[in-house]
Amino acid sequence: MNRLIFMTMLLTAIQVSGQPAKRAEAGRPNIIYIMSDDHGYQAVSAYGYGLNQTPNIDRLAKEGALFTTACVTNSLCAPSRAVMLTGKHSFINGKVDNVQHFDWNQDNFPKLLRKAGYQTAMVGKIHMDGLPQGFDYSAVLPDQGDYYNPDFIINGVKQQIHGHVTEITTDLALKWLKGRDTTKPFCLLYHQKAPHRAWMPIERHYKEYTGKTFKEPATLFDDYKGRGTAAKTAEMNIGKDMNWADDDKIKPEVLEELKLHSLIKWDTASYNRSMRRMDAAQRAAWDAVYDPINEDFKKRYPTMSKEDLMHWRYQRYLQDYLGTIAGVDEGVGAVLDYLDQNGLTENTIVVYTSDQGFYMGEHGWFDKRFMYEESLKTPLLIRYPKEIRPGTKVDALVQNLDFAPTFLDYGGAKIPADMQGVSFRNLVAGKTRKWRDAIYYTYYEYPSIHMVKRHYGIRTNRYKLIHFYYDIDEWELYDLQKDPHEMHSVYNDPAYRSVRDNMHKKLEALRKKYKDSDASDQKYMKSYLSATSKKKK
Ligand code: SGN
Ligand code: CA
Repeated sequence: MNRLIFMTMLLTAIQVSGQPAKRAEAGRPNIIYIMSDDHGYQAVSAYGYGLNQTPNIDRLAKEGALFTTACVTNSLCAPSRAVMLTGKHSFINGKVDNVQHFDWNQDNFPKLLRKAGYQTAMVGKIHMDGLPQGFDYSAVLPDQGDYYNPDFIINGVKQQIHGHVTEITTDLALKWLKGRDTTKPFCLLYHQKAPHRAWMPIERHYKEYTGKTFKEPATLFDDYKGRGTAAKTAEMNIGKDMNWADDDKIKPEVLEELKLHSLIKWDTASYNRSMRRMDAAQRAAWDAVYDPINEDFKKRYPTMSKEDLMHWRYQRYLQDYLGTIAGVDEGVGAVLDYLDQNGLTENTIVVYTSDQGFYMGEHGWFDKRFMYEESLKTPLLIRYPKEIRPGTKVDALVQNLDFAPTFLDYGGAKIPADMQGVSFRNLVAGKTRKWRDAIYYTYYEYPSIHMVKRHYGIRTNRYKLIHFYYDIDEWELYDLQKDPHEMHSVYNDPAYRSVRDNMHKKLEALRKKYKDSDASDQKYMKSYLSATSKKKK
């Protein structure tokens, strides 16, 4: 058969089967990067904590890889996202905290993939000022965004959309996928706001989850004795620092009756603001479930001890937090179904991760920020049938710093020499076991909500060294093998003298390698203090 006739027949066959897209998609892989906000690995059932079920996210582990020790470089939302986009530590990309400006003009991996021929989109939470750069399409939440009837900024234009933010984000992602240019490979950043505080689930999920009871962590009543000042002065204790209205969903009038309202001033204002966003039907459905909880609390509160309150608040917290995760998991299911139904599964890399970890009662805490395990480590699951064997487990110390170079590697684009992360493509494919033996961490946002002191440090497979500074000067050292819950710093234990010396050397070497210094701390501290004092005025 002559070549021309063969090609014509082939083309006709492709068109008749209705799948011209397959030609482009047989080449470079597509990427769907799913990120949720504040989703602790303890709340992904594939990690084995037994708290909740996330069958769709778990599919990625079953059909691909699960990372047991994926760490962030700075456990806070916007800094984490800046690191993920740029492949550079916070002190290099400039977005060290949630307050200061992010410079979108710098290189990021979507820009580079786009230059290399990818079609790119960003949907959901990004938490940075300015129009996102690097995307053919963007539909993002302003700042933290709202759970009910949220505003979205779609290609720069703000509009309010009716419904629940988790479902809207999924719908926008699917709509973009369906309408995309199928002659190009695509990279979609699909970023949920949930399960960020104040944890407001979809109706069917709060109906289900408010009826559940969850196992408490062993350290719920931690007294912080074995650690330094920072753990003792942080304001993220479930019993002491949660908001009665916004977090526990106790109505302002009930708080008034119980004389609880005066504890936190902005609490009821924030709660009322969220409630006002609901329409009448949404509000009626909400009240039908939360009113009886209020009534029950009103009866019980007068006889509750401090301990009783802690037990109660822990359950209340987990019911809503895990309830919002049920919606995130359903969204992942809808996207995976779309890939299956459109023959895209084989050639699409799907990543599930969060912008950081989260405390779910460990050490009595909620929130994140600390370099201690639950906030340092984040869930990470990846499926790519062409290269990753089903059921792969990776223990290596990967970081969100590595996403940008990894995606560029998969996309066949050049990785800029100044990116500080490393592609983990060969690691997860089982082609190499060579990897870094320590990760570097920085945290800056202090003084601020939750009052977690500024710190930096390193973690190896076994040890962790942390330096808390600014208004204190304290070091902590943990032996994660002997003390996995980090209850006792061994920094001053003579038995750990050589480990301590070694860790100090490693820390200095990493600070040098990544180009961090006290001078850079000073610079960011100055601009942070000036930005926050301006805000207060
Ligand atoms: C809000 C939350 C905090 C949270 C920060 C940062 N309070 O201020 O609990 O630590 O966001 O979170 S809230 O009552 O207003 O929700 S981040 O994930 O965006 O960094
Ligand atoms: Ca976050």
